[in-house]
Amino acid sequence: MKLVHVFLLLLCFYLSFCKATLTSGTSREDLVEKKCLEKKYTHLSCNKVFCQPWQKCIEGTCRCKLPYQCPKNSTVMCATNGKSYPTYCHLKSLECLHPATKFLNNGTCKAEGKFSVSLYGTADSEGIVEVQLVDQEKKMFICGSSWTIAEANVACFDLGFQQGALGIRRRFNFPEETYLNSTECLHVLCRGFETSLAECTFTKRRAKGYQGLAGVVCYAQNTEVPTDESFQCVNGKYISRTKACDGVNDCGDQSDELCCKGCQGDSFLCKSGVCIPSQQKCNGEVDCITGDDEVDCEGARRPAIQGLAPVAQEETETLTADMNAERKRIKSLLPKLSCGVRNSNHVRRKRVVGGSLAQDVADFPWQVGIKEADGISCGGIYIGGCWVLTAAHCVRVSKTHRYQIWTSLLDWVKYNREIKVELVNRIIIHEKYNASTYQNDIALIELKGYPNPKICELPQSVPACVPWSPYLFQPNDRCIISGWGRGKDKQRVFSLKWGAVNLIGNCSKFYPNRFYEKEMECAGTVDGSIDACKGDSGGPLVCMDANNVTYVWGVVSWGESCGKPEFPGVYTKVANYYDWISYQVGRSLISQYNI
Ligand code: 4AZ
Repeated sequence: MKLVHVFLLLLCFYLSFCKATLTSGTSREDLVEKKCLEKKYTHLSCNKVFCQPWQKCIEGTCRCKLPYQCPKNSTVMCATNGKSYPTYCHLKSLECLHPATKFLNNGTCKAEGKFSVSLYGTADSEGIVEVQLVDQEKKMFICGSSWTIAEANVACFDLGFQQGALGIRRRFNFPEETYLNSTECLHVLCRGFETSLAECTFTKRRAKGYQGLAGVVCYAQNTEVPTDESFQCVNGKYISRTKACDGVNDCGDQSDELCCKGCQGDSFLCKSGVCIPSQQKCNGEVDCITGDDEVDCEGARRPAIQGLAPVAQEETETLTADMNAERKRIKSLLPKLSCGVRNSNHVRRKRVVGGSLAQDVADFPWQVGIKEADGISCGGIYIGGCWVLTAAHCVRVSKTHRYQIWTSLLDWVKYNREIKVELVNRIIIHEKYNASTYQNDIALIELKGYPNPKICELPQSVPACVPWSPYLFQPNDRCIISGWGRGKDKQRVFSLKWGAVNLIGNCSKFYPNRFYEKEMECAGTVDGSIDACKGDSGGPLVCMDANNVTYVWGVVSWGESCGKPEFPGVYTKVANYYDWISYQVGRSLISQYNI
């Protein structure tokens, strides 16, 4: 064996094409997840990042909201078309639909209002950046000290270079002919997603000592010839590989930060595989879709204005409004869906196959039982309104009127007073459910509602959140299963049982040719001691995010036997059906963000 290896290695050295494979094992390159890159995620991919408040997430993409969908109370903003709009959100949603109209200034439009960016120099795509702010009569340069790739990308977008900047230059001196009139420069701070520099915050600081001026090289098509060391952004731009997964949005479309196994430099890895700048950890705004950048923040709060560390003994004059603060304010005004949070601060008392008895219905407020003639035949999950999610193999449309949906149930022999029984109005089985392979084993039950049809009052129930992204939870995350299914040695169970299981990646190795990665999820314990079993089907596999919000990650579907470590339980992967569910029940019932 060893000899064969040595031989291959020598052969590889000999043939130059092998060289790339041999040198490619550097740690930097390993930060990028190759399979993920194929999905071409950008700042508009709501499987990976949150959309802007003037966008909504539809089928994994942030799309433009219509202006009327914006929150109303806020300040008037002026656009480049000379018209005023009721809020920043209204203006940005209009821009999203008609990109030629951009933000000009905070407040109503002024007669002479004009903002311009230009490059001082001889080439079209590079030079020193000059700006003329709306209420300033002369053009000014930008100080090199506040200039990063974020601002440079925005300047290039503004100048019509859709791929942003190739790089920044910070050592320019004042050009000689202007030197006599002006030694002042402006500081600018952008987030990097603005479409015009006018949206960034400009300040004037009395600078101590000379700092150089901001210059930029914008990325024109075919500027860069790709090499082994380059990373191709989704927008087509090539950047250095060393700049991927460092929390800095070098690409301009964030595609260099969305498929990461680790992060380098001063950045933080979201559980969803996204690198964000460390300044955004514990800054009071959730940036990771998994919420993990805003937990354990005690004593680690960062100043709200990122990047602008307070500089002592320096006069600062703010020249333009803080549109980032305005964006955050609008975000806080968006309607919020309530799901996945238990009514009171219950602590599950410790006292399925294996597992523990549920002591309090308030611990499982989304759990329902589907009752047929002779008992609870399956579980289900309440997701809000009159809707319950279950497995397709649990229900038949022809039996719609024979089912009862029991909520707040603990034990179906020893009844508790919170129990409420609902009848079924409609059953929707996934069109592509395959009863022999168990693909798309998912169904929705619409409750009748009593006393008013279609209005369901379930005071003890709380909907579990429906996951909108497959990146909310990962293999090895600990989740909870519950149900009235068979216990050890197939004995019947009358009381609700629950147990903790881990999500399992790579499940094809347990079920070759039977496991479908996109549609199914495996979960279990190393020794198999906790598992779902006959009768648990249709019931919940729920996971909690960094902020303890509960999501229905899986629906109990199938498995070879019960409680065997080599055959983990298989669940319908609910995140894959987010669009199907929202189509059936209505988007507003389950959209947590960007309705
Ligand atoms: C069933 O027959 C069943 N161990 C459900 C879950 C599992 C096995 C069987 C998973 O409904």
